[in-house]
Amino acid sequence: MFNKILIANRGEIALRIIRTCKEMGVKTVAVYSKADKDSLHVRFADEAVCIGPAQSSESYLNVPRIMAAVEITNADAVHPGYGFLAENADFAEVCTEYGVKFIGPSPQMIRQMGDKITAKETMIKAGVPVVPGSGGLIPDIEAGKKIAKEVGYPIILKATAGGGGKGMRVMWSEEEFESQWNMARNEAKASFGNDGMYIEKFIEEPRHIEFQIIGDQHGNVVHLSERDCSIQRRHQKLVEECPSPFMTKPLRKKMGEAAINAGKSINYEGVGTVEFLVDKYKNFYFMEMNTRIQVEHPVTEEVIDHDLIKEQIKVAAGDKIAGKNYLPTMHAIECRINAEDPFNDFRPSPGNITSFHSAKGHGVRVDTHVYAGYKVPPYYDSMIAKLICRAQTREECITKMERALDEFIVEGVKTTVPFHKQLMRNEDFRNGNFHTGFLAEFELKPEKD
Ligand code: MV4
Repeated sequence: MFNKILIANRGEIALRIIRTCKEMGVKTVAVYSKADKDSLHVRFADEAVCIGPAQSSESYLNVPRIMAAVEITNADAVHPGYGFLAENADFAEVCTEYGVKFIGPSPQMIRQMGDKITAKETMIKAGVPVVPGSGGLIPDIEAGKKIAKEVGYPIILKATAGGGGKGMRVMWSEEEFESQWNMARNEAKASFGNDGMYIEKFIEEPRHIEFQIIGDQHGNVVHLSERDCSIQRRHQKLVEECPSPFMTKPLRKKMGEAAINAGKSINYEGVGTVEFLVDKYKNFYFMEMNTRIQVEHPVTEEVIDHDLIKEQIKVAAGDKIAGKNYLPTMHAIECRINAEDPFNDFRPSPGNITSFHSAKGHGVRVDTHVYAGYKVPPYYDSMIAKLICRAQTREECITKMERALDEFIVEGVKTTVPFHKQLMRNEDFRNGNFHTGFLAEFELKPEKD
């Protein structure tokens, strides 16, 4: 096992990782920017190193500065968390060259899944269903129009370096092709420095259902059930749950096997997520694979009753996993509490948290790095807490969540709590009747005092 892990991240995930390290008897190093000096991850780590000013490029994204912190603290492993450098293959490579363990898959696995066309080709070889489409880079407009016609409109144009919705365009007819092609390519070039594009049939009203997998260094890969992440707004997830209300035993078996094959095909090591689109006929298609721990991992932890960060650290240290899949025995829902104003287009609302009362009680979990008196900096992601409820059934879980949201009081900044309260009361949500387009049509009612 590792002696000392440096956590190359901030916020709730840095704190989450420190907690598990403490329980495992592993020493911890926090790194922080000047904007985060009063953060709990700094307070609770065994050591803390300031790595630069607030701007991410000067701190949490700055590889030389993080490596300097590794050097002076003599850490023997780095946990990247999610976001920042978590899926940066070059960073994983620098760690390996430096002789510290990057807690995650190899640089090659990260690269292979980071390029979406390569990822798709890999999945086809592994027998994992993918959305029909161009099957490779589109050389130019004319070739693109030809392929789009063959695939059949509506189609979706995606950036091979993309993911999470950037550089993506839906087209309903050939008339739109040229203008949408140009816009998507420019966006991809500006965001990723890579304007390689591919085409897929557009799946209408899909669900986003992802499978948590874990692989060890000995070739074993198992799945830990699904998470339904269809409740999203502009590609930002707001609610995740397990089991998916859409899931059936035979579908879980088929999708779980596909997720395991996806992992085995690249000898996957670490925790990872295989994302699928699922249409209304329950056809499923590989969308992308995330080679990191995800924000929504507590949903899985609650339904299978295992610490995923602990399992992740154990496989990074070379431990073998038990060779069985994990099926949900309960229901869990996570609501992301962001410092945003849901009544004003979810505009970020940084600033001083003047009072903070967390929800508590049986089956209620809150993962957060904030407290009364904490100042939410404007430089980073606006998530300030994750509220996770667990109960025997989905209905009880929603009822518990409503109760927990009523107890959750944050003053000083606007939060997404009122949004979640209304969502939990929505009839379609309660009936499990939703897809990825649900929130685009969800109408928030003004709050009465
Ligand atoms: C799609 C799709 C429909 N058909 N691909 C959005 C983010 C990126 N991961 C892929 N995405 C989509 N790909 C085909 N062929 C619809 C989406 C999509 C979506 C997917 C998951 C969750 C929310 C979404 C919102 C809009 C579009």
